[in-house]
Parts: sequence; structure tokens; C-alpha cells
Amino acid sequence: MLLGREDQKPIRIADKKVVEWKYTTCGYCSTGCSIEVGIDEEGKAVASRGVAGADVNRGKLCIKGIFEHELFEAAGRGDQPVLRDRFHHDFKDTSWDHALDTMADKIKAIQEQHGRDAFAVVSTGQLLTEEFYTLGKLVRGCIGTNNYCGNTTLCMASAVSGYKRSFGSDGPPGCYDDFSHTGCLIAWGSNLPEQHPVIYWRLKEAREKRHFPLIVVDPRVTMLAQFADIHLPITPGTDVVLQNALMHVILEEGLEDRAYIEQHTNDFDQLAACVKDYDPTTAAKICGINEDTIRHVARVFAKADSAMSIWTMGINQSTHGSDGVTGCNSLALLTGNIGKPGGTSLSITGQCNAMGTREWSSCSGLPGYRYLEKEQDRQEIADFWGIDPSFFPTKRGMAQTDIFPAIESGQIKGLWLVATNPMTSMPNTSRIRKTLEKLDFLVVQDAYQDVETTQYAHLYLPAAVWAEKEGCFTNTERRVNRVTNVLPPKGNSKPDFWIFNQLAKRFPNGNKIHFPDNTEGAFEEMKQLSKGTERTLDISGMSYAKIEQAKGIQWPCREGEDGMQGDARLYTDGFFQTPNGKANLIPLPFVDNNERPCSEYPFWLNSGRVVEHFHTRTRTGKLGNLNKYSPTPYMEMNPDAAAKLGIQHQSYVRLLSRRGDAVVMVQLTQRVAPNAVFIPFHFHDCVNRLSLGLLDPHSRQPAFKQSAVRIVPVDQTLAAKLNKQRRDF
Ligand SMILES: Nc1nc2c(c(=O)[nH]1)N[C@H]1C(S)=C(S)[C@@H](COP(=O)(O)OP(=O)(O)OC[C@H]3O[C@@H](n4cnc5c(=O)[nH]c(N)nc54)[C@H](O)[C@@H]3O)O[C@H]1N2
Ligand SMILES: Nc1nc2c(c(=O)[nH]1)N[C@H]1C(S)=C(S)[C@@H](COP(=O)(O)OP(=O)(O)OC[C@H]3O[C@@H](n4cnc5c(=O)[nH]c(N)nc54)[C@H](O)[C@@H]3O)O[C@H]1N2
Ligand code: SF4
Ligand SMILES: [Mo]
Repeated sequence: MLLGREDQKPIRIADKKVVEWKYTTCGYCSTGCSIEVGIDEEGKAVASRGVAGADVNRGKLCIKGIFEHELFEAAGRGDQPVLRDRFHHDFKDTSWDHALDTMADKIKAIQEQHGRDAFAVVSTGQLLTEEFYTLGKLVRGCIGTNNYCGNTTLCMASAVSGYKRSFGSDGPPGCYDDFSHTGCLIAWGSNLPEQHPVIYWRLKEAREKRHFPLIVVDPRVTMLAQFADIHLPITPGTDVVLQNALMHVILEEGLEDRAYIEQHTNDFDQLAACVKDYDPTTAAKICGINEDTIRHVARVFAKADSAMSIWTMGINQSTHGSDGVTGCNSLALLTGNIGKPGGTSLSITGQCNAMGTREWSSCSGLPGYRYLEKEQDRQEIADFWGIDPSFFPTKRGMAQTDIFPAIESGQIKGLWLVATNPMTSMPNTSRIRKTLEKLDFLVVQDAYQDVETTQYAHLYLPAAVWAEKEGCFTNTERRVNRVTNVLPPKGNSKPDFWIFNQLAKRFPNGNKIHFPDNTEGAFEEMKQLSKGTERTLDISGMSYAKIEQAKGIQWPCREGEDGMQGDARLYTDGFFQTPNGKANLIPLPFVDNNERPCSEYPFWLNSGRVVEHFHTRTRTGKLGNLNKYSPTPYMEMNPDAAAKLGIQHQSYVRLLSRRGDAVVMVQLTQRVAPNAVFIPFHFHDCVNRLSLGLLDPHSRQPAFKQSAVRIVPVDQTLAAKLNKQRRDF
């Protein structure tokens, strides 16, 4: 009998019987891959494939994109609005009219009794841009509460704040094509192969064609760190110390770009005075990277013809998040590396449309990067919408992370959550639970009814999801791409756009302001608001048809300009959005203000993501090949540390922090240092029962990546039982 290869049946990929492929853009991460969804004869979505002609992904998809068509039918979708008197009573099905009437009445009653700002709205980075713009119109123009924010406070707030402080405006200045030109790349707290696999593929391909040094700053040996030339396992929360030390060496050795600094930056002297204190010998003691390595990295970066930084949550989710972003920007400015091919400071965005909300949702201001604080901006928007400018507040209200404590203290009585699941994603979830229980009225608007937060809602509104809807997303490199409705909304669920429009009709200003009845109409309004302004955010040269044809267009893309593409890079002329057109160099004195390990809680607690899951698993937890590969909450622990405590591989332990406890399975790995553990945050009742989430003073973003825990033994049989209940294979 023949054994081996010849005896095996060849793998056959079953014919999915696709009759039509429909174009859309991936709804998970901010890479922005173009996808085609395959529809069969019965009108069911049966396959997904990458689009070869799309510049972003060139035919590729990661594991989440490949199975994205399965999410339409995933368990737990809501298909009927449901309502109850109190959250511990049973939900009852209701009509959309009754649901929205009740909601409008409750909002008005709360506002009449406790003031306009007593009703808060928290949205997301996962709606379509037109939906964000419309929600902004509804909240700022009709409901009129100033306590309006998004889950982007947990995610991109530090990047936004840092960009504004350095360059005078938000907006990532670089693009993926910079990988093909750069001479050196530093990745700060970013794990591309798992979190942005297709951006990683672009980087890898560029390095295969032309090797350039990749330097990874991360306390953990991530997959990206494994591919790096130099890995800097930094002491958690001390990136600004390393940044200061790099700038110290650059200035000490005269490696800076004097001409660029003089022409295009403010406050060089203040920055130089500050970094003087951060000589590599002193800095090494704080950030844990030895002084020779600091000097070497500074030289490699500054001497490269062009050099770039990228970063994600390792920088943003810190008490120095905003400072860390300005640190990346200052490194670029000092070496003349902004607005040139391969020379940039590029924040890697998180959610599929976190950029769209920053640009158009009015969460932190008014549409198109306008400010509530500027009279001219308020007037422009009020005129365009046809309302009185005095309806707008004159400064920004609370951030998401301040809204929850304000509920606790009784200032806020009602809350509307749109596409975010704070019961799993916020720090210190037992406190969040108590907070939600205090609300007089909570509305959860989500594509899935079974999200943990719905347990505390009075009203649940079932939203259509992703490619059941029509509109645009903006990705990390400012590329606007189309999402098209490849399938109709499930059951009686409705596009978020429709829900916002219907609710608007129930407020007096909703009849003054024009709410177009399709997203293309909203897009046309956004185009007009972006036209001819001084701002970089100009989309007036785009249209749905052009975007689809080009498979994504970057902004700025101005009306009347030729070609199908917008500008690849911002600030190519060295002109910034500050009063004098020069970028700000910002001194970063380091204050050690984190919760740190101590004798009682001796381990650093770090958290993040795995490639198979997206956030709180409302989608990926139910999709076969994603949950099969990563079904169990686990904790990475160093084998030497485990040996000292007598902890076995794959045994259960109980973690304790000053907030609470969690039981997890141990995975022994050298990926983490002996004094640190890492837990993916995707699972409910896990790492966020422990996390502290101290806030960055500028961005109000929580420091999810740093807190302290103790590890204690737990009854193995009981823990195994508990864990089995938690996973759903
Ligand atoms: N598969 C998958 N992909 C995703 C997502 C997902 O849930 N799943 N979510 C998307 C979203 S919204 C986001 S925001 C991005 C997040 O993308 P990433 O930020 O790349 O992912 P994380 O795992 O959260 O964190 C990155 C790294 O920060 C490191 N880190 C911790 N502390 C520090 C520190 O003090 N300094 C430095 N330099 N690094 C530190 C961690 O060890 C971790 O390896 O991913 C996006 N893509
Ligand atoms: N410990 C720890 N905690 C973290 C992080 C960490 O690294 N560590 N990362 C933080 C970061 S960066 C982020 S971005 C947050 C994410 O935190 P969340 O925003 O709470 O996470 P999601 O699970 O993505 O929640 C989005 C919700 O929107 C729903 N949804 C999807 N599409 C639609 C739609 O089209 N319409 C409507 N109405 N609903 C829709 C989904 O079903 C889901 O329930 O978590 C944060 N929490
Ligand atoms: S890399 Fe991001 S955008 Fe591309 S397929 Fe994967 S999850 Fe989707
Ligand atoms: Mo995020």
C-alpha cells in the first residue's frame, strides 16, 4: 500500500456557486482593504475575496476579511426594536415608530428636568462617514447636548490630540507608499502582523525589495518584534523618555536638519533645553534600553535619507499618550522627515472608520475638523444647516471617559450608545456596570442584540451592519473608500443612517435642517463643507462613482484637480495648520504617574489583541474559523516567573488588581518579561475587570496598557468549569 502524499486526497475548494461579486471595503481594521462579497443564486453571501486592482491590498485579505461574509448571519443579530420599563424587566418587541417616539420623549423629559447636557451620546469608529455626519447633525443641531463623544477616546484620541498640538490639525500626514521610500522605520507599540496584517504585508514587501532597518519599541516580543532588526523592550509607559534621549543624541551629535527646523518649526529652544536632561545614561535607567543602543538607534534614524515612525496603542493608550505622539512628530520635524516620501510620522488608525468619525462626526467639534470654540466655524455650520448658531455650545463637552463618571455622580441621567460595547471594552468594568445601572434611560443601538451592554438597556435598536449599508470609510492613509449594500438589512433592522434621520424628525430643529434621504446626499453636503477651505480635509473632488472606479481616493482631493487620486502626503510644502504656518516642537518632561508593580501587585499587566478576534468578539466570536483558532481567554506569562510561583503551563490562575479579579489560563512564553503578563482584551469578564485606565491629561484616553496585578492559585476544577461556560466554540 502506498503511504504519504500520493495516497492523500487532493484538497478541493468547494464551488461556492457565486453568481455575482459585489464591491465593498472591509469593516474591521483601518487598513481599508477592498473586498468583493460573493452572492449565490439564493441571494446569500457565500464568499469574500480581495480586490486585485485596489492599491491598498492588491488582492490580499487577512483571516478576518476572508470570512467577513459570514457575519451577516452570525448568531445574536437583532432584528426587532425591543423596549422595557426597567432594565431588569423583560424586553418586549415594539415598532420602530413607538421605539423612536419613546426615545425622543425620554430625551426631552431628561433635558427639561436636568438640562440639555444631562443626556449623553457615545458613538464609535465603526459607522459609515455619512452616518457620522448625520449623527453629528442630530446631536449638535437637534438634540443639543454637549456630552457627545465616541469610543475613539479609547483608541485614537491621543493621536488626534498629538497631531493637533504638533501640526495644528488632525490628519495622518503619510501613507503606505512611504514604506517603499523610507531609509529607516521605528514602530512604537504597534503589532502590524496581527492587527493590520495587510499593512504589514505592504511593509514586508517593501523590505524584501530594498532592505531598510526596522526598529520595534514594545515591552513584548510581538510578531513584528520578531521580524525587526532591533527590538527595544521598553519599560512600560516610558516611551517619551526614550524619545527625549533619541532627540538628545541627535542634537548633541549635530544630526538634526537645521534648515528645516529654522524654516518650519516653532519653539526649538524649549525642546532643546528639555532634552538636555535626557542623556542616554540617565534615560536608560528609566526606560530600560541601554545607552549604546539609544545612541545607535538615534544615529540610524537621523542619518537615513528619509526616516519614519509609525505607532498604535502602545503609544496612544498611556498616561503620556498625547505626549508620545508629539514625540514621534518632533523626531520627524528635527530630522526634516515630514511630507516627503519615506519621511513621516504616521499614526496607524484602529477601527475601520475611526478616521471618518474624526473628520465628520462633530464629536469633538463641528464637521470637517471645525471647532466649537471658533465663532466663524459655528456660524458657517449654523448657516449651512439653517439654524441659529447660539444653539451650539462654545466649547467641547465631556469625553467618553468623563461621561461615565458624570453618570456616577448623577450629572448625566440618560445615555445613547451607538456601536460600542463598554461593558467589555472600558477599564474597570465592575464600575461601569454600576454606572450603567444608575441611568434613568439607556439606549443601545447595535447590530447584535446579545452584546453585554444590552443587559443594562431600556431600549435596544437593531442596526444593519457593515455591507448591509451604503456609504464610505476613511482608512489610515486618509483614503476614502466605498461600502456598498451587498445584502439588505437583516429582518427589521435598519441602517444607522435611517435611524438618525427618523429620530431627527422628532425634534423641532429636525424640521429646519435638511436631512437627505440617502447617504449620497449626505456625502454631497460634506463635499460642499470641505470645498475651498484652508483645511487639508478637502473631498470636493470626489464622488461615489469616482471612488468606486479608483477603489479608494486619498484626501485632500480638490474639485477641479485632474486625475483620480488625491494627495499621497500632507505638509509637502512645510506649511502647517498653525497660526504662523510652522509646526510646534513640544518639550516633554516625563512625570512617572502610572500604577506600577509593587510588592503587593508585582506584575505589569499589559493587554491588546490577537489576529483572529476583533474587539469584544460580537462578530469574530461567532465565526467558525476565527473562534476555532482562538477560543479561550489566556494570559501570556514568562516561564521563569511561573516556575518561581509553581505555576504550570495551561493551568488556571486568579489575577487580582486593586479593582477586581479574573480567572485565566496560563500560556507560558518568553514573549513577555518575567515581571509582566499580557492578556488579549477580547473576552468579557477578563482583563478589563482588572485594568485601571488612568487618563492622559490631553486626550482623556485610558492607559489600558499599564497597571499592576498579583497572581494567586485557584481551584483548577472550578476554574475549568467557569472557563468552559465562557467560551463558545
Ligand atoms: N485582529 C485585530 N486587529 C485589530 C483590532 C482587533 O481587535 N483585532 N483592533 C483594531 C483597533 S481598534 C486598534 S486600536 C488596533 C490596535 O493595534 P495595536 O496597537 O498594534 O495592538 P495592541 O495589541 O492593542 O497593542 C500593541 C502593542 O502595544 C504594546 N505596548 C504595551 N505597553 C507599551 C508601552 O508602554 N510602550 C510601547 N511602545 N508599547 C507598548 C503591547 O505590548 C502590544 O504589543 O488594531 C486594529 N486591528
Ligand atoms: N484592556 C483593553 N481594553 C481596550 C483596548 C485594549 O487594548 N485593552 N482597546 C480599546 C480600543 S483601541 C477600542 S477601539 C475599544 C473598542 O471597544 P468597543 O467599541 O466597545 O468594541 P466593539 O466590540 O468593536 O464594539 C462595537 C460594537 O458595534 C457593533 N457594530 C458593528 N457594526 C455596527 C454598525 O454598523 N452599526 C451599529 N449600530 N453597530 C455596529 C458591534 O456589534 C459591537 O457591539 O476597546 C478598547 N478597550
Ligand atoms: S487587514 Fe484589516 S482591512 Fe484588511 S482584511 Fe484584515 S481586517 Fe480587513
Ligand atoms: Mo481601537
